[in-house]
Amino acid sequence: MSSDDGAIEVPEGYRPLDTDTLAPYLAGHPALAARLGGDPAGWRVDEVGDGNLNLVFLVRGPAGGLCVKQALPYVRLVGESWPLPLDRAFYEHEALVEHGRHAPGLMPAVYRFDPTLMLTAMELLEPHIIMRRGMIQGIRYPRAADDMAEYMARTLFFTSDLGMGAAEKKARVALFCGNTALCKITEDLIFTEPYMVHDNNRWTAPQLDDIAAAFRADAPLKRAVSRLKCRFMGSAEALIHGDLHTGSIMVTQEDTRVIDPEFAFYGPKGFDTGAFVGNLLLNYFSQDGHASERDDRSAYKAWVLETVEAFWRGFAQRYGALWAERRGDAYPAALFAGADGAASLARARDAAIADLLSDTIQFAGAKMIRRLLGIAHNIDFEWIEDPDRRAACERPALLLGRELVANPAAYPAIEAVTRAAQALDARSRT
Ligand code: SR1
Ligand code: MG
Repeated sequence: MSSDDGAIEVPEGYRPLDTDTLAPYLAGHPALAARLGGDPAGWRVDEVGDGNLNLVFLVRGPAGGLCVKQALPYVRLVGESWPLPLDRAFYEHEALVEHGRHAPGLMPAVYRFDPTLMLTAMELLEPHIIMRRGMIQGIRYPRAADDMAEYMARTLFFTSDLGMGAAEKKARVALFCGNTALCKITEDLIFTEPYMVHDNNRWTAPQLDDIAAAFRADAPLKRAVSRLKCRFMGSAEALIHGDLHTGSIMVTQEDTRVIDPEFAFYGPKGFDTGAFVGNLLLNYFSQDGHASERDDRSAYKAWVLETVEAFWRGFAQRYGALWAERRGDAYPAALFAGADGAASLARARDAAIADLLSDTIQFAGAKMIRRLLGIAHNIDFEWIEDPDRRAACERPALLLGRELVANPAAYPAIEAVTRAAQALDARSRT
């Protein structure tokens, strides 16, 4: 919600909460207070937001805990000079509910949305940690590939024209199409700024000055990323999470939960699958920067690439199987009856999955490039202190990102992507 002069409108009564004011707020909501139990004076409140946009509080009482996320009217990463509408909290809540319905157990449970404070109270995930942080430490997550495959197969299928009727789908598209400010962040930060001179951009300099300049002069790359931007802006395929990097996933060895769908809108399915794949690949290239004499991380790197492949295979298998449950108006059963109907439908399904792999690969490449040349970087690389060592990890990641965006036809299978990652990684060390 912005007024005509660009100022952010806030609901009457909106105020950012802090570690002192959150407990009295929660005490005023009996269902939330009951989850914490005991006397509000004894509740422990910590503000832990380490993302780019919001306040995040963890609250613990004698009976249990809560996570409370509140939108600020500006981008936290930058400050009040970059205003941002609060209604992203509304879209996040809607997406948590809808995706949670399609992929039960793979998101936090939601307890309350407050449209005045633009705040959501949800399940406190413990002892989960952010997947990216675990991967930087070299921790394996045996469930992550399958759980993420399940989450994406189900949410992307059931919110699409395969999963619901056309009128209902269009009503859902209409509901989410107001999330324009968050879409604009993606349009600018992922598909535009990294390919031009822009104050927001940064990279490991001067080590990567040459490749940043080469990308700005790379006409085929800029054409490809502009085509991708159009796909992002104009393809209302399914309700996508919209920011599905490894910082939006909380994990233990036994459990996986997707958080933070505030960028949700009806967009291309491959943007979510690509975000996950691209961020796994970024972590793969960062591993040499975290290697030590005790652990060269080679086994972990192999696991990361196995996870990329297992995710895609698991996703394609599940998504393909869901075609049997078509409830939407796409691919009507009447057109696939008769003797060769099943075989014809299987061909259509396989072609759709091949297209989705191509989108996944391209979006993965764009996600990789933006985290290395744009405004928002990943701690996978940021935590490598020595800039020469960091740049040595970042350069092959950029080269793969460029390949994936500009030349997706060279990668007809996910194994072609992981092989290319290995080859670029090996070449960077010779
Ligand atoms: C200014 S917001 C930068 C990034 O943070 C979010 O996680 C999104 O990825 C966004 O592009
Ligand atoms: Mg986020």
